[in-house]
Amino acid sequence: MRRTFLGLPEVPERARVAFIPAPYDATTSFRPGTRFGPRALLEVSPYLEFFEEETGEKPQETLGFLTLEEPELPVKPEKALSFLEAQVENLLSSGKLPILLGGEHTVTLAALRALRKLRGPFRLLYLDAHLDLRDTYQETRWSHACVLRRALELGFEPLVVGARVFRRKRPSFSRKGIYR
Ligand SMILES: [Mn+2]
Repeated sequence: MRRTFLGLPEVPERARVAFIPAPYDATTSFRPGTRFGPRALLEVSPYLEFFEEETGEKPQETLGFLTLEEPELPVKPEKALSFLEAQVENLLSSGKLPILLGGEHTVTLAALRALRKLRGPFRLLYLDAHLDLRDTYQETRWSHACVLRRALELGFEPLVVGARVFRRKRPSFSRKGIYR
């Protein structure tokens, strides 16, 4: 069944905001289930208020939304990312604001790659309980735990907010006793 954001009929040509369901769930390490994320978000979206009190507008009318079909994503990260990257790129090229609905954190890289191609790297506001800076995790470079490392490699400059876990391979103290 095709689900739309807010459960409303959509006019694709007029929409300025587009939702991309990205039900990727290949490297989850705590508890799988992120593949159900996009569906769950779209299912509850009709219960949002349709009126935006700050602007006095109904965004579904002034902006217009488009919800892409939920894809069957390839399991291989490279393939899944390429697929989503192409979707983001197409939407940006047609002047729409793409919003990825994950899915595990790895899907962020698809958006970053497309944005980098079209706009170059930029400052990134990164909201996460973890730093996601590992080079590899559970034998893959495409784990959710490596996302920010890959983003740095693409040239993005992140501002991380909310991180509460910092772990080092070998904790060490300098001579001055400063934890490094
Ligand atoms: Mn993360």
